[in-house]
Amino acid sequence: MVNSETLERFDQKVQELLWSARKQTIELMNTPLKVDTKSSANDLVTNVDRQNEQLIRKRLLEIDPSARIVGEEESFNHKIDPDLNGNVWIIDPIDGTLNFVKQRDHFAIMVALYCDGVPTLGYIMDVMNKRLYHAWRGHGAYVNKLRLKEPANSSLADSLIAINGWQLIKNHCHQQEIAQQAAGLRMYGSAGIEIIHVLNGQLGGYTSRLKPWDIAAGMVIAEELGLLVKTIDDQPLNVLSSNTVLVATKKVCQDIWQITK
Ligand code: 2AM
Ligand code: CA
Ligand code: CA
Ligand code: CA
Repeated sequence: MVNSETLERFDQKVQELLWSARKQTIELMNTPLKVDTKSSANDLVTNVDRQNEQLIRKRLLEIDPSARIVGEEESFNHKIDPDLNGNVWIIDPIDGTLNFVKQRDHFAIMVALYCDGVPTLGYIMDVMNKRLYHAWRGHGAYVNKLRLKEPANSSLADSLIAINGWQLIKNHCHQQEIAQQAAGLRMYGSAGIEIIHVLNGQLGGYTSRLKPWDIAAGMVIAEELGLLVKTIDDQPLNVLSSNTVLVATKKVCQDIWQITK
């Protein structure tokens, strides 16, 4: 168990850390990027992904020396132990690397803390808009210093929704039928940026097959705002596994589960 004084200290330090990571990202963006491929030609990693992960990891260990840290680039090619006991920090050093490389926009930096499996602290830095979305479970969700309001509980027919483009083409988990029943479809290419639109009530939901670092931070903030974060067929998530995730209003979830179950 982590007491609330400790969490308050973590929260303050991690917010500072996200602003430092943003500063480093902006500085490195103005130098030539070193871009490598991972599993396929459109699965990229840059020197900025690696340097951000190193910075965040080093600073998290100063803040919480006993932390277990799971970061995308270090975990690449390793099996992740799904044990959620203790303090587990989960890092996505650049979410939307393809956008980062091709657009220099629409990407995020994400950090989350799970305490004995409970989604506790979550941070999504929208780098180019200079906005830090963050939540501490039970203490509200904020963008910078402004408190976020719970989004309206809109239905699928009444909502714009986001779906990962490649998965939609393959009709993964009935996604084409889901898209057809929505008011409209949007694709932003970064799980973090897509989840931000759900937090703001601009989208009724987002679905994609995601890795732990793609959803960990968004889950904390979304749940704090009364949104649901489940699998697309209404199962609870284990954040350290890969899941086809649905982040959405309660009504959108009910409408989608009618299609997928
Ligand atoms: P990433 O940029 O951190 O890898 C793209 O639709 C979104 O899906 C991004 O948030 C991207 O995160 C994530 N994603 C997860 N697995 C991916 C993969 N194998 N290739 C590309 N993007 C992936
Ligand atoms: Ca990646
Ligand atoms: Ca990601
Ligand atoms: Ca990433």
